[in-house]
Amino acid sequence: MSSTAPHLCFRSFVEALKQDNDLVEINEPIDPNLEAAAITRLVCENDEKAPLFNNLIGAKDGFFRILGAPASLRKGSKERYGRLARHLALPPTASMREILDKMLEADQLPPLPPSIVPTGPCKENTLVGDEIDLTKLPAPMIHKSDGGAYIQTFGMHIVQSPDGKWTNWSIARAMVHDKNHLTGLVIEPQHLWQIHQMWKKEGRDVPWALAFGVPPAAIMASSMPIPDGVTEAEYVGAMVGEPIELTKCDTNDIYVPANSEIVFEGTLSITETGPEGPFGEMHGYIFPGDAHICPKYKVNKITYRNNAILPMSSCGKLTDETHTMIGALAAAEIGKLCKKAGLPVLDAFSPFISQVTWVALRIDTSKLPALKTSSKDLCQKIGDLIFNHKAGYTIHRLVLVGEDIDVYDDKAVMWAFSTRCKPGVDEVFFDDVRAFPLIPYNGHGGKADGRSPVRGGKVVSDALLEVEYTTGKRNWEAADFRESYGEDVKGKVLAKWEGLGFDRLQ
Ligand code: 4VP
Repeated sequence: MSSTAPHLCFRSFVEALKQDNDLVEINEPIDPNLEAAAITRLVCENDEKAPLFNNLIGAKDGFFRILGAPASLRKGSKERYGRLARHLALPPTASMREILDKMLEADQLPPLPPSIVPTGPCKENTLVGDEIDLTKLPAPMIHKSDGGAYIQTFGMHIVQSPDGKWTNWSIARAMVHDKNHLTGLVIEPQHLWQIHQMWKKEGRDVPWALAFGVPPAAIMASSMPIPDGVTEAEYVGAMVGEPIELTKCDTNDIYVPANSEIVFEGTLSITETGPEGPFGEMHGYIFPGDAHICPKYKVNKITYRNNAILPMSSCGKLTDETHTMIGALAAAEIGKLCKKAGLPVLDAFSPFISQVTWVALRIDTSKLPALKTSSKDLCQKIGDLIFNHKAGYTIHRLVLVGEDIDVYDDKAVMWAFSTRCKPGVDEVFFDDVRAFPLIPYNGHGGKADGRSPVRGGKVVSDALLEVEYTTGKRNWEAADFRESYGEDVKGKVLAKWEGLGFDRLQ
């Protein structure tokens, strides 16, 4: 029997959200055609409780329910990241720093291989042959101009290199194409693309599984740009301190988490393609009619738990999984790479306010004078490292900030960037590095100036002031409540605050 702790079992995770009063169970009929996603979108835009759609129109024999906003934010500051924390067995009050440190921990630990079990809850029900019709499932239509029903927004693709040495877990969007095919994004430099290329060279389709409702710790690792060749199952095992229980697919040699809610078994074609997209994406846009040709996945078998739950990200404008996970986890990996290269980086985070196109790096300024570096050299070094690395793929601006700036606080990062980084002067541009085509200024940028959708347009912006390089310390005080008043005055004001008629401070 698979572990049932919430970070190791999606069904228990949903129960944990219920216990946390972070779940709204919806038992009235809800249409998977836009209605479920619209509710989830409003949830994300208001940091509301996660919606569990128990009664989807078109669901048959408990196949399936939907959990929306599985890793979005909670209201208020105390348990803001509680839903993410529950993915990792951390207390719901965990800070973003604690969550990202947990995700990075496994990098220092020996890999822990999964344990193979003969079967598991994911095999409770089976569909094969003509029983499979993806067009008849309550697959969610997420935005009205999407090119299809994006059944895959939060499932985990599982593929293996032809030599069997590397098994990759990743999230990449996919939509229903026909009865037994999906089409989905398989783009450079993603690991899914790398392994697809390896099989192309062999001339064989890629054995594949897509598991939905996997152990929450596993889906977190699937969103993180961990190094090429690292098997996520072993990384996650090391992180959680126990082997992840996997069971073999019935129709190929791929292993899936035994307690997955739903499993699609099949192949990712190296020859067959079909239209994919458009899709309302992580930057908050959809360009209607903008479909592209992408590889097809063939679904040969479906297995699922009783009363299965499909997790769904209704992604777009702030704040959903594409921000809390893609942005935050890229930042964590970028911070790790900087530290490994001996750069004086203390913290790294992708401000939501930048729609996760930036990463702020908090610099240990006390180390700067001894380094005898200049702003230009530091920016060049950091940009060369990160923008030429896969971990920096989605990020177009790195902002260097001093020790007084909390990188997890969007307002603080914007304050530093706006007031300490002189545009074009305190910045080093990178025009020959891989761009992230999904950002509208790339994929839909100026055609007239011949701008490449796939190269350049990245920058390191230095929001450190000169004195931080020379003395390692700042010579200013913030003109704010915290720094511009003594403890005596602040104490007096705080003691009176509510009595004066103001609201209680958060
Ligand atoms: C992290 C990259 C990324 C690629 C495709 C997509 O739909 C979202 C994110």
